Amino acid sequence: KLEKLPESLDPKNVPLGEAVLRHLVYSVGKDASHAVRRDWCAALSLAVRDRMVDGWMDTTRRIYKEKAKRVYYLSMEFMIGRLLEDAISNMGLTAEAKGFFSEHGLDLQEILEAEPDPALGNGGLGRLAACFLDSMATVGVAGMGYGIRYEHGIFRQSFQDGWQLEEPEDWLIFGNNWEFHRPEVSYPISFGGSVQQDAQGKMVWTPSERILAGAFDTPIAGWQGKHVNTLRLWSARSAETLNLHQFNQGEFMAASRQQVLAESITKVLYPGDHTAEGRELRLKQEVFFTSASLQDLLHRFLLDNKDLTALPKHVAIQLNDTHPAIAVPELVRLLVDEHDMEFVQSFEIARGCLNYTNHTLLPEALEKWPLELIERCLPRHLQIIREIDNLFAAEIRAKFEGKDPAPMQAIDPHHGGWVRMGNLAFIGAKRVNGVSALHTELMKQTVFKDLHEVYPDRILNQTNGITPRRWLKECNPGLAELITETIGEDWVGDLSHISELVPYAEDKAFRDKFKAVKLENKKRLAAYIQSEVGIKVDPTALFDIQIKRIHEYKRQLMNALETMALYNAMKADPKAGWQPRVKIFAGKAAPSYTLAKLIIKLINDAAKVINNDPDVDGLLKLVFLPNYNVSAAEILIPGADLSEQISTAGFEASGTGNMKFALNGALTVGTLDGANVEIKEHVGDDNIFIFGLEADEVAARQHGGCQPWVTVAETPRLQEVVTQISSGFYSNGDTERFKGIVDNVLAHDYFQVTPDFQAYWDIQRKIDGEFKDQDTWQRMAVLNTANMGWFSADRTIRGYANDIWKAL
Ligand code: 26Y
Repeated sequence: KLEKLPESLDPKNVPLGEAVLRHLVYSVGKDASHAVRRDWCAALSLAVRDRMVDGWMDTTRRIYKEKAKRVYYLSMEFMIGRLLEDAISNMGLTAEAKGFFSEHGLDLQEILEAEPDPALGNGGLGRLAACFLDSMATVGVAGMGYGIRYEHGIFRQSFQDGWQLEEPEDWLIFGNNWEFHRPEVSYPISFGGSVQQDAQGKMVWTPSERILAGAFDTPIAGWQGKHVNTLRLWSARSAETLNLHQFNQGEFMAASRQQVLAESITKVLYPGDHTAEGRELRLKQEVFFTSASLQDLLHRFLLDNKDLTALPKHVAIQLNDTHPAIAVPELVRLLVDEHDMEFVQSFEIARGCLNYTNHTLLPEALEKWPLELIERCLPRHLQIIREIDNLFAAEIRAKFEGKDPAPMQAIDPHHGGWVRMGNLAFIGAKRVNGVSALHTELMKQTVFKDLHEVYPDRILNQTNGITPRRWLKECNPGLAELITETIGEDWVGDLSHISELVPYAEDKAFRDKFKAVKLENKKRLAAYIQSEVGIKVDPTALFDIQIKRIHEYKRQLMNALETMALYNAMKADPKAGWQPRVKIFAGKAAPSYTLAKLIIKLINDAAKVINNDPDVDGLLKLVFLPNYNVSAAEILIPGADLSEQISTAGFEASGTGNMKFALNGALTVGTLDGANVEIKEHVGDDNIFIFGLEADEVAARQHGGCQPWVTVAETPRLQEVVTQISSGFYSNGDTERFKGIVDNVLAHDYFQVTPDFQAYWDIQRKIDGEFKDQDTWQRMAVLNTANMGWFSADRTIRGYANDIWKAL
């Protein structure tokens, strides 16, 4: 009877402004005259959250009633970014919120910016998971995200004398107004100990360590708030209570030892793994959130089902890369050890539910764990992995006479013994997917070649996508308004409608408005640059942006070298009618990735020289913005003219930044890599700048021993730049500082900077020319925005739902 609440309690019956004031006083405990922006942000968040709860519970009831297939998305990262604007926008509350605050002399935008950015991810894979949450809720998939509630997400990056400095990010310090702590939802996670066979022949694991996973739920509303899903993040705590005896003896540290150790599991994202302790912690994080999630989903399944063999009919589990691949033995373990099922049947159930998305072909990023470590931390899992491997080997031998399963198995007995998580995930999955057409093809030809031969139907492609809500409507309100006033608002919920803009590319009046919006966005970005790094840039110059994690294969170095060559050329002949440019970089380097950090230092040092040279003043500026995150991307992307997507062909699985830029009307300079290939097909060959070696040519060069020093010698502009760097031109005469970079380029150049340099330089000069013809440029820009409809994450999610999850 209590389920239907009295009308008077429905938050929708109270004007939003009143609800904000009520929360300000009664939840935040401040009066309006003393409230700071953060308090208003908290009050508004709570008021908006209230409006989501009914829809959230309705969604849950509907899912139960319709017995909808549940989709669980397991990811080590959810790079959700700030949530308030997303929630307001999806719930249709923007105008009301704006109105209320302006009535009181406050600016909604400033209040939105008071929210900390939950940076619970590194990069592409984590942001993809966040876009998928938005799209699952928009499309109406009964999806739940499972991940880790890191107390400190990715480190905060700053620069000290141009070097990257890492500091902990404190996003939780003022609390989190979005989450609901569920103290009653708690699961034990075990490690260590030993396994014994009991009298009935059953394997019994006696762990030496047990910690608890506690649940924190964040509601995720889709477009127009009709469907509200959940992101459930796990936080670790000790199963032991404080040792009061020790504490009373004054041994405070020892008394809290268990708590500290347990809590370290969810302290930071990707703890350094150059030490054995660090590696063990990473493994434990993976087991921790995977096991908690599986226990939780089994619990939810058993609430209205008895028969676990029906699990694959009702549940689909998506593993976001190999980080949760321990799900394969863990699900089998839970079924066998906790639910008394047969091993073979349990494995069939697991293989019916689990699916694996691969995000990289880079061998060093494919996870593998030493057997010794798995045996010590997860003795029962190791037994199960061996059993799975045996079952798999038998299957292969039965199906393909004479085929050796060893190279495909999860366990690699050589070099001390390893568990190959990619192979384990493949063997235990119903479907395996790549994230762009090219990447999926390469998966079939390289890392999973042999597994693909024996299971030819298992691999399929789901090209990545992005949510148009955050990545157009919210981050680029000027463009969103222009589009809506031109073709209506349907594009927000169905981005395929954006193609209705195509004819407007020929409409001069529309192009002028499009250009005016871009200029406003560039001014906003220029102000941001000024405030972050104190560099003044001209908003009418060409804004050329490369923002992403720093990695050799992404080739920020090639971009930097081209910038230095351009500087030389401009300086040699400043009156040659150069197109003014602002080169903008942002991105974090992994703390232990020395070469990536040196590239940051090189760019910062070059910026100092270039930005202070009066000869190129007004022609060239070089900017490296610190602490790239989702919030920074929301300012950078709408302000770009040119999007740098210049990875070594065959190495970028997909990219999603490439999609965000093109949707916001930036043109792409890129290689035929990842989703660039498909972007080219959609926007048209004439509206994108493609250059460089293709994937097969790269592979041939990498195997066939190239001679980068010869190529450098044959490329005068590159030769000049390399000589300058090594002679200390950018390092106050210090010839040692950048030796690591110079030697690498000259001697190895695995990522093919030298053979692509000239083509890159040439296409950049072509771009200079085309940018000067603003009318043609804006026409191309409009055609980019208009032709990006297919790259909506809604389309991607429908693909997963239809082809993998069978959930629509
Ligand atoms: C093993 C561990 C250190 C590790 C941690 C994070 C390995 C990989 C990753 C993250 C990978 C990642 O973000 N990959 C990116 O996924 C995007 C979404 O599919 C792609 O667009 C992008 O090309 C790919 O690099």
